[in-house]
Amino acid sequence: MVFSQGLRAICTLGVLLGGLSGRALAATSWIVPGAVWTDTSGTKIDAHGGQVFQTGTNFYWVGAAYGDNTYPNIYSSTDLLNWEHEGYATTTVPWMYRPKMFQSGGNYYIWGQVNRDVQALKSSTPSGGFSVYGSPFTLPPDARTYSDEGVFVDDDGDAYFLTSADSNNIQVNQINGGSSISIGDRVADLEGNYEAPGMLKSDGVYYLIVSSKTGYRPNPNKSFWSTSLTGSWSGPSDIAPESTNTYNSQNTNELKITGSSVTTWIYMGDDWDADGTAAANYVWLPISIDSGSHTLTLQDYAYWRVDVNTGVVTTSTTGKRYEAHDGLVMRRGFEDSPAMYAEHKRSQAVHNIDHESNVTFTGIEGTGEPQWVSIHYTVNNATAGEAHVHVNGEKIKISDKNSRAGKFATVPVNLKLRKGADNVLTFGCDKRSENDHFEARLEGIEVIDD
Ligand SMILES: *[C@@H]1O[C@H](CO)[C@@H](O)[C@H](O)[C@H]1NC(C)=O
Ligand SMILES: *[C@@H]1O[C@H](CO)[C@@H](O)[C@H](O)[C@H]1NC(C)=O
Ligand SMILES: CC(=O)N[C@H]1CO[C@H](CO)[C@@H](O)[C@@H]1O
Repeated sequence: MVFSQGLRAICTLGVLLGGLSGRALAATSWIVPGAVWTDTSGTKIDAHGGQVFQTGTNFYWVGAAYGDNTYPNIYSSTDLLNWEHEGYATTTVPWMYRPKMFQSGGNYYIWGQVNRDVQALKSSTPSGGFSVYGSPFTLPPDARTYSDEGVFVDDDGDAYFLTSADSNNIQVNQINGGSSISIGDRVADLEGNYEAPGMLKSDGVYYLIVSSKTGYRPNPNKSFWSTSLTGSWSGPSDIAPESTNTYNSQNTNELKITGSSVTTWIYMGDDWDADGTAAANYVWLPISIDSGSHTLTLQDYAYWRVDVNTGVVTTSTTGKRYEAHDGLVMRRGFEDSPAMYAEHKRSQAVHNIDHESNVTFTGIEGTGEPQWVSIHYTVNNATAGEAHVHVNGEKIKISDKNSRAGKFATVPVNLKLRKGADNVLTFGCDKRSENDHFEARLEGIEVIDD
Protein backbone atom coordinates (compact mmCIF):
# COMPACT_ATOMS: atom_id res chain seq x y z
CA MET A 1 0.00 0.00 0.00
CA VAL A 2 1.37 3.25 -1.16
CA PHE A 3 0.77 5.35 1.92
CA SER A 4 2.44 3.04 4.39
CA GLN A 5 5.54 3.04 2.20
CA GLY A 6 5.52 6.78 2.56
CA LEU A 7 4.94 6.56 6.28
CA ARG A 8 7.93 4.38 6.80
CA ALA A 9 10.10 7.22 5.66
CA ILE A 10 8.41 10.06 7.46
CA CYS A 11 10.55 12.21 9.66
CA THR A 12 11.28 15.75 10.66
CA LEU A 13 13.21 18.57 9.28
CA GLY A 14 13.82 22.16 9.96
CA VAL A 15 15.11 23.95 7.04
CA LEU A 16 16.36 26.67 5.07
CA LEU A 17 15.12 29.03 2.50
CA GLY A 18 15.99 32.56 1.65
CA GLY A 19 13.92 35.63 2.02
CA LEU A 20 14.00 35.72 5.82
CA SER A 21 15.35 39.22 5.88
CA GLY A 22 17.54 40.20 8.77
CA ARG A 23 17.49 36.70 10.23
CA ALA A 24 19.84 33.79 9.99
CA LEU A 25 18.53 30.92 7.92
CA ALA A 26 17.34 27.93 9.85
CA ALA A 27 19.70 24.99 9.71
CA THR A 28 18.90 22.07 7.47
CA SER A 29 18.34 18.86 9.42
CA TRP A 30 17.50 16.33 6.74
CA ILE A 31 18.71 15.11 3.40
CA VAL A 32 15.61 15.10 1.20
CA PRO A 33 16.20 13.36 -2.15
CA GLY A 34 14.67 15.14 -5.14
CA ALA A 35 13.81 18.34 -3.27
CA VAL A 36 15.39 21.67 -4.14
CA TRP A 37 18.50 21.95 -1.94
CA THR A 38 19.75 25.38 -1.02
CA ASP A 39 23.08 26.57 0.33
CA THR A 40 23.47 28.52 3.57
CA SER A 41 22.61 31.75 1.75
CA GLY A 42 19.35 30.28 0.44
CA THR A 43 20.49 29.86 -3.17
CA LYS A 44 19.83 26.58 -5.00
CA ILE A 45 22.92 24.37 -4.95
CA ASP A 46 24.44 24.11 -8.44
CA ALA A 47 26.94 21.22 -8.39
CA HIS A 48 25.96 18.44 -10.80
CA GLY A 49 27.82 15.25 -11.67
CA GLY A 50 29.84 15.93 -8.58
CA GLN A 51 31.52 14.34 -5.63
CA VAL A 52 32.02 14.98 -1.94
CA PHE A 53 35.63 14.97 -0.80
CA GLN A 54 36.42 14.72 2.91
CA THR A 55 39.48 16.11 4.63
CA GLY A 56 39.48 16.01 8.42
CA THR A 57 36.06 17.12 9.62
CA ASN A 58 35.34 19.14 6.47
CA PHE A 59 33.47 17.99 3.43
CA TYR A 60 33.83 19.67 0.05
CA TRP A 61 31.18 19.14 -2.59
CA VAL A 62 32.54 19.79 -6.06
CA GLY A 63 30.23 19.67 -9.05
CA ALA A 64 29.55 21.34 -12.37
CA ALA A 65 27.69 24.67 -12.20
CA TYR A 66 25.07 24.12 -14.90
CA GLY A 67 23.77 27.62 -14.21
CA ASP A 68 27.09 29.21 -15.19
CA ASN A 69 29.35 27.76 -17.92
CA THR A 70 29.65 24.45 -16.00
CA TYR A 71 32.53 25.81 -13.99
CA PRO A 72 33.61 23.42 -11.23
CA ASN A 73 31.71 24.76 -8.22
CA ILE A 74 32.64 24.14 -4.57
CA TYR A 75 30.53 24.02 -1.41
CA SER A 76 31.74 23.10 2.08
CA SER A 77 30.02 21.50 5.05
CA THR A 78 30.79 19.78 8.33
CA ASP A 79 27.51 17.81 8.49
CA LEU A 80 26.54 17.01 4.88
CA LEU A 81 23.35 19.05 5.44
CA ASN A 82 24.32 22.72 5.54
CA TRP A 83 26.47 23.73 2.58
CA GLU A 84 28.30 27.01 2.29
CA HIS A 85 29.15 28.20 -1.19
CA GLU A 86 32.93 28.59 -1.47
CA GLY A 87 32.80 29.73 -5.10
CA TYR A 88 34.12 28.31 -8.33
CA ALA A 89 37.28 26.20 -8.26
CA THR A 90 38.35 28.23 -11.29
CA THR A 91 36.68 30.29 -14.01
CA THR A 92 39.46 29.68 -16.52
CA VAL A 93 38.11 26.23 -17.48
CA PRO A 94 34.44 26.33 -18.51
CA TRP A 95 32.45 23.26 -19.66
CA MET A 96 34.11 20.91 -17.26
CA TYR A 97 31.77 18.00 -16.55
CA ARG A 98 31.71 15.64 -13.58
CA PRO A 99 34.63 17.15 -11.66
CA LYS A 100 36.14 14.96 -8.93
CA MET A 101 38.58 15.98 -6.21
CA PHE A 102 41.41 14.10 -4.54
CA GLN A 103 44.54 14.85 -2.57
CA SER A 104 48.12 13.96 -3.34
CA GLY A 105 51.48 15.13 -2.05
CA GLY A 106 49.91 17.87 0.07
CA ASN A 107 47.95 19.37 -2.81
CA TYR A 108 44.37 19.09 -4.01
CA TYR A 109 43.44 18.12 -7.53
CA ILE A 110 40.25 18.23 -9.52
CA TRP A 111 40.02 16.05 -12.59
CA GLY A 112 37.12 16.74 -14.91
CA GLN A 113 35.92 16.09 -18.40
CA VAL A 114 36.58 18.79 -20.98
CA ASN A 115 35.87 17.85 -24.61
CA ARG A 116 36.06 14.17 -23.64
CA ASP A 117 39.63 14.54 -22.41
CA VAL A 118 40.76 14.82 -18.82
CA GLN A 119 41.74 18.26 -17.58
CA ALA A 120 43.49 18.47 -14.23
CA LEU A 121 43.34 21.43 -11.83
CA LYS A 122 45.50 21.95 -8.76
CA SER A 123 45.31 24.01 -5.58
CA SER A 124 46.95 24.10 -2.16
CA THR A 125 43.48 24.22 -0.56
CA PRO A 126 40.30 22.24 -1.29
CA SER A 127 38.06 25.32 -1.02
CA GLY A 128 39.17 27.14 -4.15
CA GLY A 129 41.99 28.84 -6.03
CA PHE A 130 42.48 25.99 -8.49
CA SER A 131 44.63 26.53 -11.55
CA VAL A 132 45.16 24.51 -14.70
CA TYR A 133 47.62 21.66 -14.17
CA GLY A 134 49.08 20.21 -17.35
CA SER A 135 47.43 19.62 -20.71
CA PRO A 136 44.24 17.67 -21.38
CA PHE A 137 44.97 13.98 -21.80
CA THR A 138 43.41 10.73 -22.97
CA LEU A 139 43.41 7.34 -21.29
CA PRO A 140 46.29 4.90 -21.57
CA PRO A 141 47.01 2.46 -23.04
CA ASP A 142 44.81 3.05 -26.11
CA ALA A 143 44.48 6.85 -25.93
CA ARG A 144 40.77 6.50 -25.41
CA THR A 145 38.67 9.57 -24.89
CA TYR A 146 36.10 9.22 -22.19
CA SER A 147 33.20 10.63 -20.28
CA ASP A 148 31.60 10.35 -16.86
CA GLU A 149 34.61 9.98 -14.68
CA GLY A 150 34.72 9.05 -11.05
CA VAL A 151 37.55 8.78 -8.55
CA PHE A 152 37.92 5.94 -6.07
CA VAL A 153 40.50 5.92 -3.27
CA ASP A 154 41.35 2.44 -1.99
CA ASP A 155 42.00 1.56 1.67
CA ASP A 156 45.75 1.76 1.06
CA GLY A 157 45.41 5.34 -0.24
CA ASP A 158 45.91 4.47 -3.92
CA ALA A 159 43.58 6.47 -6.15
CA TYR A 160 41.87 5.24 -9.30
CA PHE A 161 40.17 7.02 -12.15
CA LEU A 162 36.90 5.45 -13.32
CA THR A 163 35.58 6.33 -16.75
CA SER A 164 33.23 5.41 -19.52
CA ALA A 165 35.90 5.08 -22.20
CA ASP A 166 35.20 5.71 -25.86
CA SER A 167 33.98 2.30 -26.82
CA ASN A 168 31.58 2.51 -23.86
CA ASN A 169 33.70 0.24 -21.71
CA ILE A 170 34.06 1.08 -18.09
CA GLN A 171 37.79 1.57 -17.67
CA VAL A 172 39.72 1.92 -14.41
CA ASN A 173 43.17 3.54 -14.45
CA GLN A 174 45.58 4.03 -11.60
CA ILE A 175 46.35 7.64 -10.69
CA ASN A 176 50.10 8.04 -10.18
CA GLY A 177 50.38 10.06 -6.98
CA GLY A 178 53.13 11.95 -5.25
CA SER A 179 54.25 15.47 -5.93
CA SER A 180 53.56 15.28 -9.67
CA ILE A 181 50.43 13.35 -10.47
CA SER A 182 49.55 11.68 -13.76
CA ILE A 183 47.25 9.07 -15.24
CA GLY A 184 48.66 5.58 -14.74
CA ASP A 185 48.11 2.09 -16.07
CA ARG A 186 44.75 0.65 -16.89
CA VAL A 187 43.82 -1.88 -14.22
CA ALA A 188 40.33 -2.89 -15.34
CA ASP A 189 38.24 -2.78 -18.47
CA LEU A 190 34.61 -3.84 -18.16
CA GLU A 191 32.86 -4.34 -21.46
CA GLY A 192 29.27 -3.26 -21.88
CA ASN A 193 27.26 -0.20 -22.65
CA TYR A 194 27.70 1.56 -19.33
CA GLU A 195 28.48 4.99 -17.98
CA ALA A 196 28.61 7.05 -14.79
CA PRO A 197 30.79 4.64 -12.79
CA GLY A 198 31.36 4.83 -9.05
CA MET A 199 33.07 2.41 -6.70
CA LEU A 200 33.02 1.33 -3.10
CA LYS A 201 34.83 -1.33 -1.12
CA SER A 202 33.36 -3.30 1.76
CA ASP A 203 34.73 -6.39 3.54
CA GLY A 204 37.49 -6.63 0.96
CA VAL A 205 35.05 -6.66 -1.97
CA TYR A 206 35.00 -3.98 -4.63
CA TYR A 207 31.62 -2.88 -5.97
CA LEU A 208 31.34 -1.02 -9.22
CA ILE A 209 28.15 0.98 -9.75
CA VAL A 210 27.20 1.91 -13.28
CA SER A 211 24.21 3.20 -15.22
CA SER A 212 22.91 2.39 -18.66
CA LYS A 213 23.27 5.02 -21.34
CA THR A 214 20.07 7.00 -21.66
CA GLY A 215 21.33 10.58 -21.78
CA TYR A 216 19.65 12.69 -19.14
CA ARG A 217 16.83 10.17 -18.68
CA PRO A 218 17.27 8.10 -15.55
CA ASN A 219 17.52 4.33 -15.83
CA PRO A 220 17.89 1.36 -13.57
CA ASN A 221 21.48 1.28 -12.37
CA LYS A 222 23.47 -1.82 -11.64
CA SER A 223 26.37 -3.04 -9.57
CA PHE A 224 29.17 -5.50 -10.26
CA TRP A 225 31.51 -6.96 -7.68
CA SER A 226 34.99 -8.41 -7.53
CA THR A 227 37.55 -9.28 -4.90
CA SER A 228 40.22 -7.65 -7.06
CA LEU A 229 40.22 -4.35 -8.90
CA THR A 230 41.55 -6.15 -11.93
CA GLY A 231 38.49 -8.41 -12.01
CA SER A 232 36.90 -10.57 -13.00
CA TRP A 233 33.67 -8.70 -12.27
CA SER A 234 30.48 -10.56 -11.40
CA GLY A 235 27.01 -9.18 -11.97
CA PRO A 236 25.20 -7.04 -12.71
CA SER A 237 22.53 -6.79 -10.05
CA ASP A 238 20.01 -4.04 -9.42
CA ILE A 239 20.68 -1.42 -6.77
CA ALA A 240 17.04 -0.30 -6.73
CA PRO A 241 13.74 -1.69 -8.00
CA GLU A 242 13.82 -1.34 -11.80
CA SER A 243 10.56 0.60 -11.96
CA THR A 244 12.01 3.44 -9.90
CA ASN A 245 14.82 4.17 -12.38
CA THR A 246 17.21 4.37 -9.44
CA TYR A 247 14.79 6.73 -7.71
CA ASN A 248 14.89 8.95 -10.74
CA SER A 249 18.63 9.45 -10.66
CA GLN A 250 22.00 8.61 -12.17
CA ASN A 251 25.06 7.73 -10.15
CA THR A 252 27.86 10.26 -9.77
CA ASN A 253 29.82 9.18 -6.70
CA GLU A 254 29.93 6.92 -3.66
CA LEU A 255 30.83 8.70 -0.43
CA LYS A 256 32.33 6.80 2.50
CA ILE A 257 31.60 7.95 6.04
CA THR A 258 33.94 6.08 8.38
CA GLY A 259 32.07 6.49 11.65
CA SER A 260 32.99 5.41 15.16
CA SER A 261 30.03 2.98 15.20
CA VAL A 262 29.60 2.04 11.58
CA THR A 263 30.92 2.77 8.11
CA THR A 264 28.18 4.17 5.91
CA TRP A 265 28.37 4.43 2.15
CA ILE A 266 26.24 7.06 0.47
CA TYR A 267 25.01 6.88 -3.08
CA MET A 268 25.18 10.33 -4.69
CA GLY A 269 22.98 10.61 -7.75
CA ASP A 270 21.86 13.36 -10.07
CA ASP A 271 18.15 13.83 -10.61
CA TRP A 272 18.72 15.40 -14.03
CA ASP A 273 15.95 17.43 -15.55
CA ALA A 274 15.13 16.49 -19.14
CA ASP A 275 17.36 19.22 -20.59
CA GLY A 276 20.34 18.90 -18.26
CA THR A 277 20.02 22.35 -16.68
CA ALA A 278 20.63 23.89 -13.26
CA ALA A 279 17.04 22.98 -12.37
CA ALA A 280 18.26 19.40 -11.81
CA ASN A 281 18.15 18.11 -8.24
CA TYR A 282 20.07 15.56 -6.20
CA VAL A 283 19.31 12.10 -4.83
CA TRP A 284 21.55 10.91 -2.03
CA LEU A 285 20.68 7.68 -0.27
CA PRO A 286 22.47 5.33 2.13
CA ILE A 287 23.54 2.04 0.58
CA SER A 288 22.83 -1.26 2.25
CA ILE A 289 25.51 -3.83 1.46
CA ASP A 290 24.76 -7.55 1.57
CA SER A 291 28.18 -9.12 1.84
CA GLY A 292 26.71 -12.62 1.43
CA SER A 293 25.04 -12.09 -1.92
CA HIS A 294 27.39 -9.23 -2.91
CA THR A 295 24.53 -6.91 -3.69
CA LEU A 296 23.96 -3.25 -3.00
CA THR A 297 20.53 -1.78 -2.26
CA LEU A 298 19.74 1.90 -1.99
CA GLN A 299 17.70 2.69 1.12
CA ASP A 300 14.72 4.69 -0.06
CA TYR A 301 14.17 7.36 2.58
CA ALA A 302 12.17 10.53 2.08
CA TYR A 303 14.08 12.27 4.88
CA TRP A 304 17.33 11.04 6.36
CA ARG A 305 20.69 12.11 7.68
CA VAL A 306 23.94 10.54 8.74
CA ASP A 307 25.88 11.41 11.88
CA VAL A 308 29.28 12.10 10.34
CA ASN A 309 31.03 11.12 13.59
CA THR A 310 29.33 7.80 14.29
CA GLY A 311 28.23 6.94 10.75
CA VAL A 312 24.72 6.19 12.02
CA VAL A 313 21.81 6.94 9.69
CA THR A 314 18.63 8.42 11.19
CA THR A 315 15.33 8.39 9.38
CA SER A 316 12.41 8.18 11.72
CA THR A 317 10.54 10.91 13.44
CA THR A 318 7.03 12.16 13.77
CA GLY A 319 4.75 14.46 11.90
CA LYS A 320 1.15 15.54 12.08
CA ARG A 321 -1.02 13.81 9.51
CA TYR A 322 -4.07 15.16 7.80
CA GLU A 323 -5.96 12.43 5.96
CA ALA A 324 -7.42 13.29 2.59
CA HIS A 325 -10.83 11.90 3.58
CA ASP A 326 -10.98 14.42 6.42
CA GLY A 327 -10.40 17.29 4.01
CA LEU A 328 -13.14 19.20 2.26
CA VAL A 329 -13.66 17.71 -1.20
CA MET A 330 -14.95 20.14 -3.79
CA ARG A 331 -15.92 19.35 -7.31
CA ARG A 332 -17.37 21.70 -9.89
CA GLY A 333 -21.11 21.06 -10.10
CA PHE A 334 -21.09 18.97 -6.93
CA GLU A 335 -20.30 21.55 -4.26
CA ASP A 336 -22.02 20.71 -0.98
CA SER A 337 -23.24 17.40 -2.36
CA PRO A 338 -23.68 14.94 0.55
CA ALA A 339 -23.56 12.03 -1.88
CA MET A 340 -20.13 13.10 -3.06
CA TYR A 341 -18.74 13.28 0.45
CA ALA A 342 -20.18 9.89 1.29
CA GLU A 343 -18.51 8.42 -1.76
CA HIS A 344 -15.16 9.87 -0.92
CA LYS A 345 -15.29 9.01 2.74
CA ARG A 346 -15.61 5.31 2.00
CA SER A 347 -11.84 5.10 1.78
CA GLN A 348 -8.99 6.96 3.33
CA ALA A 349 -7.85 8.39 0.01
CA VAL A 350 -9.66 10.81 -2.25
CA HIS A 351 -9.70 9.61 -5.84
CA ASN A 352 -10.27 11.26 -9.19
CA ILE A 353 -9.02 14.70 -8.28
CA ASP A 354 -8.85 16.55 -11.59
CA HIS A 355 -8.70 20.13 -12.84
CA GLU A 356 -12.24 20.73 -11.61
CA SER A 357 -11.87 19.35 -8.12
CA ASN A 358 -9.67 19.68 -5.07
CA VAL A 359 -9.25 18.81 -1.40
CA THR A 360 -8.90 21.52 1.25
CA PHE A 361 -7.34 21.05 4.66
CA THR A 362 -7.98 23.70 7.28
CA GLY A 363 -6.57 24.20 10.76
CA ILE A 364 -3.07 23.15 9.77
CA GLU A 365 -0.47 24.02 12.34
CA GLY A 366 2.58 25.87 11.17
CA THR A 367 5.71 27.28 12.77
CA GLY A 368 6.09 30.49 10.78
CA GLU A 369 9.37 29.09 9.41
CA PRO A 370 9.85 27.10 6.24
CA GLN A 371 9.03 23.50 7.08
CA TRP A 372 8.68 20.16 5.37
CA VAL A 373 5.30 18.87 4.34
CA SER A 374 4.97 15.43 2.77
CA ILE A 375 2.27 15.20 0.14
CA HIS A 376 1.18 11.61 -0.40
CA TYR A 377 -0.38 11.25 -3.82
CA THR A 378 -0.20 9.32 -7.06
CA VAL A 379 -1.28 10.34 -10.54
CA ASN A 380 -2.71 8.48 -13.52
CA ASN A 381 -0.22 9.89 -16.05
CA ALA A 382 2.68 12.13 -15.04
CA THR A 383 3.06 13.68 -18.48
CA ALA A 384 -0.60 14.68 -18.81
CA GLY A 385 -0.59 17.30 -16.07
CA GLU A 386 0.59 18.07 -12.59
CA ALA A 387 -0.54 18.69 -9.08
CA HIS A 388 -0.25 21.87 -7.06
CA VAL A 389 -1.04 23.14 -3.60
CA HIS A 390 -2.53 26.45 -2.61
CA VAL A 391 -0.97 27.52 0.69
CA ASN A 392 -3.10 30.22 2.30
CA GLY A 393 -4.11 31.22 -1.21
CA GLU A 394 -0.67 31.11 -2.87
CA LYS A 395 -0.42 28.56 -5.67
CA ILE A 396 2.70 26.40 -5.65
CA LYS A 397 3.52 23.81 -8.32
CA ILE A 398 4.71 20.71 -6.51
CA SER A 399 7.26 19.95 -9.26
CA ASP A 400 8.96 23.31 -8.60
CA LYS A 401 9.72 22.07 -5.09
CA ASN A 402 10.61 18.46 -5.75
CA SER A 403 11.38 16.64 -8.98
CA ARG A 404 9.76 13.49 -7.58
CA ALA A 405 6.36 15.11 -8.11
CA GLY A 406 4.02 12.71 -9.85
CA LYS A 407 6.61 9.91 -9.87
CA PHE A 408 6.71 8.81 -6.24
CA ALA A 409 3.97 8.34 -3.66
CA THR A 410 5.64 10.58 -1.08
CA VAL A 411 6.72 14.03 -2.17
CA PRO A 412 8.35 16.26 0.47
CA VAL A 413 7.99 19.98 -0.21
CA ASN A 414 9.38 22.84 1.79
CA LEU A 415 6.59 25.32 2.55
CA LYS A 416 6.24 28.44 4.62
CA LEU A 417 3.15 28.14 6.81
CA ARG A 418 1.91 30.83 9.18
CA LYS A 419 2.67 30.38 12.86
CA GLY A 420 -0.41 28.92 14.51
CA ALA A 421 -3.18 26.54 13.58
CA ASP A 422 -5.07 28.56 10.98
CA ASN A 423 -3.30 27.50 7.80
CA VAL A 424 -5.33 26.42 4.79
CA LEU A 425 -3.90 24.09 2.19
CA THR A 426 -5.72 23.01 -0.98
CA PHE A 427 -4.47 20.20 -3.20
CA GLY A 428 -5.53 20.42 -6.83
CA CYS A 429 -4.49 19.51 -10.37
CA ASP A 430 -3.89 21.10 -13.75
CA LYS A 431 -3.95 19.16 -16.96
CA ARG A 432 -1.28 19.99 -19.50
CA SER A 433 -3.64 20.67 -22.37
CA GLU A 434 -7.35 20.57 -23.07
CA ASN A 435 -7.33 17.01 -24.44
CA ASP A 436 -5.27 15.51 -21.67
CA HIS A 437 -6.76 13.33 -19.00
CA PHE A 438 -5.05 13.94 -15.69
CA GLU A 439 -6.16 12.98 -12.22
CA ALA A 440 -4.63 12.32 -8.84
CA ARG A 441 -5.39 10.13 -5.86
CA LEU A 442 -4.54 11.91 -2.64
CA GLU A 443 -3.86 9.92 0.52
CA GLY A 444 -3.10 12.82 2.78
CA ILE A 445 -0.50 15.30 3.86
CA GLU A 446 1.88 15.26 6.76
CA VAL A 447 3.43 18.30 8.36
CA ILE A 448 6.84 17.27 9.55
CA ASP A 449 7.92 18.35 13.05
CA ASP A 450 11.15 19.96 13.88
C1 LIG B 1 -11.58 24.03 -5.63
O1 LIG B 1 -12.52 23.48 -6.54
C2 LIG B 1 -13.72 24.22 -6.61
C3 LIG B 1 -14.67 23.46 -7.53
O2 LIG B 1 -14.10 23.27 -8.79
C4 LIG B 1 -13.44 25.63 -7.12
O3 LIG B 1 -14.61 26.38 -7.14
C5 LIG B 1 -12.41 26.30 -6.21
O4 LIG B 1 -12.01 27.54 -6.74
C6 LIG B 1 -11.17 25.43 -6.06
N1 LIG B 1 -10.26 26.00 -5.08
C7 LIG B 1 -8.97 26.20 -5.33
C8 LIG B 1 -8.17 26.84 -4.22
O5 LIG B 1 -8.45 25.90 -6.37
C1 LIG C 1 -0.11 10.31 -20.91
O1 LIG C 1 -0.35 11.62 -21.36
C2 LIG C 1 0.32 11.96 -22.56
C3 LIG C 1 0.08 13.43 -22.80
O2 LIG C 1 -1.32 13.67 -22.92
C4 LIG C 1 -0.18 11.08 -23.67
O3 LIG C 1 0.53 11.39 -24.84
C5 LIG C 1 0.02 9.64 -23.31
O4 LIG C 1 -0.55 8.81 -24.29
C6 LIG C 1 -0.62 9.33 -21.97
N1 LIG C 1 -0.27 7.97 -21.57
C7 LIG C 1 -1.22 7.10 -21.23
C8 LIG C 1 -0.72 5.75 -20.81
O5 LIG C 1 -2.40 7.37 -21.24
C1 LIG D 1 14.77 -1.42 -17.71
C2 LIG D 1 16.16 -1.07 -18.14
O1 LIG D 1 16.41 -0.05 -18.77
N1 LIG D 1 17.10 -1.91 -17.73
C3 LIG D 1 18.47 -1.72 -18.08
C4 LIG D 1 19.34 -1.76 -16.85
O2 LIG D 1 20.67 -1.69 -17.19
C5 LIG D 1 21.07 -2.76 -18.02
C6 LIG D 1 22.52 -2.64 -18.21
O3 LIG D 1 22.85 -1.41 -18.79
C7 LIG D 1 20.32 -2.74 -19.33
O4 LIG D 1 20.68 -3.85 -20.11
C8 LIG D 1 18.85 -2.80 -19.04
O5 LIG D 1 18.11 -2.65 -20.23
